[in-house]
Amino acid sequence: MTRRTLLLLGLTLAAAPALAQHAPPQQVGDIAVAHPWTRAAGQGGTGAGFLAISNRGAVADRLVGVATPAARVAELHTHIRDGEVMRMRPVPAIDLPAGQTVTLQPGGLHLMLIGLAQPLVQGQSVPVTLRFERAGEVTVQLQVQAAGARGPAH
Ligand SMILES: [Cu+2]
Repeated sequence: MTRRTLLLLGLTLAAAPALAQHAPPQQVGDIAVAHPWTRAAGQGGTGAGFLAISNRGAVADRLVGVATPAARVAELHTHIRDGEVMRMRPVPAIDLPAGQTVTLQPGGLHLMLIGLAQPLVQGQSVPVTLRFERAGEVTVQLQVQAAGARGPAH
């Protein structure tokens, strides 16, 4: 184990009591969804949703859809490198290998909310319904952080 790994481990442990204040992960079948969050954004604009999805089962699953009353369209997105630029691209599904956690986060996989029906206001929350191929559907509340937030609030 490198010193850097040890340092990161220490930081993770130090953050644990704060994490405990979060709502518990929401579960549907073998799937648990934790730390759903988004950033403040204006009406008519776009928002991105982030969360961690754990597949606690022995069989792979897939996130195959997202829906929300808060936007005209909701899509699953990833980032791809296009020369020097990172661009977003819709993906039909996000693989959830058995026993693993997949994190949707800035710069990577995310939920895309296009055409916001109302502003996303810091401190409020936005419902999104996730549809899994095997586990079915679960609705979680994205907690709205500041416009420039890099991660969920602790
Ligand atoms: Cu996107």
